[in-house]
Amino acid sequence: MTTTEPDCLFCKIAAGQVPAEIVRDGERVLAFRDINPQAPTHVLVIPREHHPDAASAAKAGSGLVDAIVSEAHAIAEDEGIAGTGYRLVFNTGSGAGQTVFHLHCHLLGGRGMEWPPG
Ligand code: IU
Repeated sequence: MTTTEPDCLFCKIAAGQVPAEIVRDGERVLAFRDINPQAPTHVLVIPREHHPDAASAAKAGSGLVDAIVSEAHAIAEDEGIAGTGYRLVFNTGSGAGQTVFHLHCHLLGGRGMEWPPG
């Protein structure tokens, strides 16, 4: 059974209760465009199941983090940025900038990236 949180925005997006520009709609994983894009391609890849962050999903041992990274790469290929390179970001904890506490992977690309990130 899929675990969801009634007050979680990304659970609501996954359930189709809140609109989003969906890029991929898989059985376990969903991807949609970030409403405040930080790069020409800025897609969020999320599990349908609720986990507060990547570490807790990894700990659950469900293979979800692998599925998310594979999906992100497939989207990067579709977007034509897999060859030049892209960045995957899992903000974990408010100190790192996490604002939505449903696991999500930022896929960013289509422009040059700097290091270190801000
Ligand atoms: P963060 O890693 O938790 O900071 O990322 C949350 C992202 O969710 C952030 O980039 C927001 O722009 C994005 N987002 C969204 O795409 N749709 C929404 O309705 C809300 C946030 I609220």
